[in-house]
Amino acid sequence: MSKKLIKEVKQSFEKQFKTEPILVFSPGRINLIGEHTDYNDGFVFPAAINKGIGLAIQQSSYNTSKVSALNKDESFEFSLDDIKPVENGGWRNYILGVVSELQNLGLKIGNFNSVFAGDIPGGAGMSSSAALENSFVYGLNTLFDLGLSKAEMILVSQKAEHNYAGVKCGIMDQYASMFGVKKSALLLDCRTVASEPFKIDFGDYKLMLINTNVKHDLSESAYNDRRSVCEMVSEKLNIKALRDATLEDLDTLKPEITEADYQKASYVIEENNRVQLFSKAIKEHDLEALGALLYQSHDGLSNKFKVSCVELDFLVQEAKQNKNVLGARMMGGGFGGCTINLILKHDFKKFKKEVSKKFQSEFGRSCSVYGVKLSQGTHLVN
Ligand code: GAF
Repeated sequence: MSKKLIKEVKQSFEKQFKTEPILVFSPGRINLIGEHTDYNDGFVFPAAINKGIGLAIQQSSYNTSKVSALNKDESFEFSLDDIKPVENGGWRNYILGVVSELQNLGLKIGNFNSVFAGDIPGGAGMSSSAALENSFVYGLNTLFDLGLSKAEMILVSQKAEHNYAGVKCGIMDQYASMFGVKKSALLLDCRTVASEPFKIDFGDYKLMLINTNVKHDLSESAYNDRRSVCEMVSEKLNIKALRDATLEDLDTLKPEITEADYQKASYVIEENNRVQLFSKAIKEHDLEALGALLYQSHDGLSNKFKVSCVELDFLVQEAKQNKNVLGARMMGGGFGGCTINLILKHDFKKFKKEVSKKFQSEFGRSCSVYGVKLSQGTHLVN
């Protein structure tokens, strides 16, 4: 958690509203492996990180609610009696979505004033939107004593994303952001929505994120399209979700579905298996196996599920050229954002320099490189 971020939102809130707020920190996430498996009732392996959203929030006696987005220097005022999505509303819709879903549950919230700020790079595939949703649902739940559990809150956040941002996301991002455990990643079963924390210690190796700093327009519609393909295939197989299918089951559909849809569904089945293999390799501290699974995951995401892009493929290719990188893959929904790399600690700086230079000369713009700390989930800050 960034203390600086919390200090900034607190000070700005107190200056604007002349009262003391409650403070919430809600983290973004990384995902070790298990991409596009969450909405197939499958397994994922995310972790909350030390970057996220800081929120200062307090009840208001006025008849409107106010939100200030500190980074953007934008503010927004609305009435709780008339909650609907704002066209091209960006960040506003995540908050309105949370308010609307709380109201749909029949919960009574009063007006509030709030200031938030974030240090997750936008569009990096590190779930700034889930962090924002979770910060608000957590803050409102605390302020108005709504009595929701964390498990109930993440469903509010997920529905906000579905209904107000139009992305039919799975539960991974909201779960990881809410339930994160320090220094650990969570092996999450998205069917039972229960997880097992794994202490992460890669010995001489560490994680490196490389942000392409691009977010291609396709990302939202293509995400929903991929989900529809998975649901169509499950329906044809007469199963609840692709988690229940084997590659042999899928083969029976070959005459009925297109080759492209076959490839997409086979990616999901294989990726789900890879998550299991990954958790086994962590237990056995088999770093070579972890790396190989990362590369396989990327290969499937790029060539079968078709959610990568030239910038991400370039970065993974560069990683492959370096023997000190054991594995790399695109992370998150795709079409931009970051790659996650497992790299020898000693080579971090050198590779950062090399890859940044090559990316610049290939695309004429820069990429960004970060290390991450695995951190606690959404919580109140004193
Ligand atoms: C996005 C979604 F929000 C997640 O639910 C998940 O499907 C991910 O893409 C892909 O694994 O982050």
